Order: sequence, then C-alpha cells, then structure tokens
Amino acid sequence: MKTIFITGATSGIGKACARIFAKDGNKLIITGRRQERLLELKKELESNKDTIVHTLSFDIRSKEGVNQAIESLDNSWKDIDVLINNAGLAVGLNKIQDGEIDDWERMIDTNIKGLLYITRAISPLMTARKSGHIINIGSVAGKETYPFGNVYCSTKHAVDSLSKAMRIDMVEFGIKVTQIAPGAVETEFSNVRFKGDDAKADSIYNGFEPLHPEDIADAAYYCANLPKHVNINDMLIMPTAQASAGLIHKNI
Ligand code: NDP
Ligand code: 8X3
Repeated sequence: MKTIFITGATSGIGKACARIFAKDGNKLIITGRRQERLLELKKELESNKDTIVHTLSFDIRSKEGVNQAIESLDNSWKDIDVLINNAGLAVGLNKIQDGEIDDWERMIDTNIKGLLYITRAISPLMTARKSGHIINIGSVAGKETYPFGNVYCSTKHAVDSLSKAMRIDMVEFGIKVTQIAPGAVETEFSNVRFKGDDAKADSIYNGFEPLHPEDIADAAYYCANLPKHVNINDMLIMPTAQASAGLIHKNI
C-alpha cells in the first residue's frame, strides 16, 4: 500500500489521478480548496474497502496554510511515496500590454509558488526515507510559448525547469522526479481561464477530441508503477488532433 498526495483533486486531472490510484487500495491524501468536493470524492473512493482517504482543504497560495496542512498529518500519513503536484490554473488570455496584473499574480502564486511550498514541505520527508516520487503536471505551455499565453506559459516553463532542478537536487537520495506535460485536456481549466464564460470555455474543445483527464491519470499511474531503477523524466502528451500548442486540427 502506497501513500499518494495529490494537489488539486477536486476536479479534472487531479480527481482522475485520485480515482486511478484508489483502484489498488492505496492511502490517498486529496487536497484542494473545495472541501465539499473532497468529502464527496473521499466517499466515492472509500467504496473500495482497501482505500483510505484523508482530505486536506487549503489554498496552495498560502505558505502558512500549506505548512499547517502538512504538519497536521499524523505520522501514519507522513510516509508519502508519490506527490502529484497538479493544482494549477490559467486566468485570462491577453497580450502583455493589456494584461491583468491580478491574473498574473494568481497564476504565479498558484503554479510556481504553491508548487514550491508543497514540495518544500514534503520533499524532506522523502529524502529522510531515501524514497519517493514527485510527479509535476506541467504543460505543452511549458515547452512552447503561444500567442496571449505569456504569463501562463512562463509559469509552466518554470515547472519544466523546477522538475529538472528537483531531479538534480534529489538524485543522491534516489528520489524520482517526473514531469507530465499535457496538451489540451477537457476539464474545468478553460472555465477558470475564461472566468466563468462557459460557452467560450466549451468552444475550445469543439471540433476535435481533446485529451480526457483519465488519459493523464493513466500516464501518472504508469510512471508511478515502474520498477525502482526506472524513471520517466518527461512526457509530452497531446490529443492526436493537436500538433503543437497553437495548432489544433478542427472539423468545423
Ligand atoms: P481544473 O480546473 O479542472 O482543476 C484544477 C485543480 O487545481 C482544482 O482541483 C483546484 O481545486 C486546484 N487549485 C487551483 N487553484 C488552487 C489553489 N489556490 N489552492 C489549491 N488548489 C487549487 O484543471 P485541470 O485539471 O485541467 O488542471 C490541473 C493541472 O493541469 C494544472 O496545473 C494545469 O495547468 C495543468 N494542465 C491542464 C491542461 C488542460 O488543458 N486542462 C493542459 C496542460 C496542463 P480548488 O478549486 O478546489 O482549490
Ligand atoms: C493548458 C493547455 O493549451 O493552454 O496547459 O497550453 S494550453
């Protein structure tokens, strides 16, 4: 039985990860701000009698909130085998000269600083045991920069770079670090990016089959279940209809 810690498990990719890792009867720590959703998911996952779920509701942008949440875990939950750094978001889609600074700060605080706060709190638990696997959910936006993507792309480039840095820093402890970088996945991502304009969000996925959150969860599960001597450093996963960040072939 492994202990898996997933950020952003209330929706999309994180929720799909929780579901796939629960199949084997693992111990899951699921996190996000929306406590009701965490409790609903806990109930669903614990219908597998071999699965035990602990929920932690906090805002990843708060250093104190992150540290309190991790410190609140009792010792039986602290042997974290797999950390999935998934919580993240894009907000807005503007040129730099028209950008909303509040949107930039939300993205930087969540996608970079939040991921760092979590990693800083959990990685010492892994290095002390000389065992652990960190899976960072990056993006094709961390490999390429697309029009209007400026700050979101920069935050995901930071995740790309931090994934390499974490691997370098913790290699001597046998810690695995994997980045999974998806193209377009149909989740609540676009609803958040377009600030609740759901018609606009839905139109992003019209005319082609996007990735489903389960496709990314499958990849995370595969990476987490390889033999001890094998690590996938980096996976770029696209819908077949998407050739690059900016090129999606649509039948409309
Ligand atoms: P969703 O919007 O469906 O899920 C995002 C998750 O992140 C939610 O569970 C949300 O929980 C959590 N989250 C956001 N902000 C915070 C915060 N401040 N504190 C704690 N949790 C937070 O989107 P996805 O599943 O698509 O996104 C997951 C990751 O995948 C992100 O890092 C995203 O950048 C990346 N990604 C997504 C792609 C896509 O096309 N969908 C493609 C490439 C990468 P809550 O709101 O309850 O706090
Ligand atoms: C999320 C997908 O298309 O905005 O990372 O890069 S995209």
